[in-house]
Amino acid sequence: MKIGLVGFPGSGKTTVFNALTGLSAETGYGAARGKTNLGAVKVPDARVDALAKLYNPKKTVYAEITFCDVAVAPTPGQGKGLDEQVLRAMREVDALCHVVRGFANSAAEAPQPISEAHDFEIEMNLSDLILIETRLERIKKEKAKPAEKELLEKLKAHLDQGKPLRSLDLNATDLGSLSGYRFLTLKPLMLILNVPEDEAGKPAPADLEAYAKQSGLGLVVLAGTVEMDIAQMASEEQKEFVASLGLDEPAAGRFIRAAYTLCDLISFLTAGEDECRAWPLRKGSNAHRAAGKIHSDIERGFIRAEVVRWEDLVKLGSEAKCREAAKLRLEGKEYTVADGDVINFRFNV
Ligand SMILES: Nc1nc2c(ncn2[C@@H]2O[C@H](COP(=O)(O)OP(=O)(O)OP(=O)(O)O)[C@@H](O)[C@H]2O)c(=O)[nH]1
Ligand SMILES: [Mg+2]
Repeated sequence: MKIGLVGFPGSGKTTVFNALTGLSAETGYGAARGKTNLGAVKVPDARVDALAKLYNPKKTVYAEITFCDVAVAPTPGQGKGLDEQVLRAMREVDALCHVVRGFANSAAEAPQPISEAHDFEIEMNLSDLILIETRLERIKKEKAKPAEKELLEKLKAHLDQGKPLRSLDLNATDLGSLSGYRFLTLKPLMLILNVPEDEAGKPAPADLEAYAKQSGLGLVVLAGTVEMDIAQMASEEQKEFVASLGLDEPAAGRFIRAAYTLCDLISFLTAGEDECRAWPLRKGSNAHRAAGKIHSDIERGFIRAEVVRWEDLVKLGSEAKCREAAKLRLEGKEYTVADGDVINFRFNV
């Protein structure tokens, strides 16, 4: 699962990227021009930690997502559209996190988060419109594909009203036939307000909160430069520093989990003395699909899933105790897996 950090120049994309990944990509205006940074990140998960405490396993494995610091986009108001390279990089990711500048930059320009968020949305909207118009022209010439033409015209009308495609009600068939376009405004989007140090831990400004709510977007506030320092610290030092800021954990952790949810992912868990592990799974998937995430043999030979809630397992202390307390369920292939289910698959080899 790849998540793009996108936004206007100097909004702090690379700073946030470093904060999330613990890497040290070069920051500063234009540092990354033409260069895309990629970094895998473990999704912090207190449930995995609790299970690992119980089993003391040889290996503890967290779910992972990849962040992609997409190269430079144009200045707000410039109106030239996003450059081709940026667009290509943005189309390749599964979800978009728009990094919005919340600090006064080196030119002492005050942050204007709402107009920045809005301008970026317009850029993405235009880019999708251009794609549709080009395609429509071709179809009209060929005088073929009436169904596709009708669908694209519906999308165009929606975009023309300044609305993103993700707010349009599309069925699975439509979505399937559109997947090749990789429309930007169809991708899950969240806002990340990058604030200065002295605003670390404070809530988002009310007006931006209202904008995000009205647009149906998630919003996370993060002090990029502080979080970047935190990400570089050794774990003990990190704990002390985070506590001194009055936080439970680095904001990066909260953000990573939000990004994970944004991609429509949940985690099911496996637990034992060998390994305690979180497995990413598309929300709404069944047990058969989950089995296939672990191994195709388990999917093929699937007999049943033994499911227990992680809270019950941690509270009662063992699978046997859960069985005694009737907290262990036997589920078939079609069972819809829930976030935080601990599953033991029975299968034929
Ligand atoms: N004061 C302050 N400065 C920041 C913050 N975040 C980033 N900066 C500075 O702003 C400048 C741009 O940050 P980058 O992270 O390189 O921004 P970017 O979006 O990657 O920039 P481009 O890749 O050029 O588009 C750098 O000099 C950062 O140190 C912040 O939260 N507070
Ligand atoms: Mg950068």
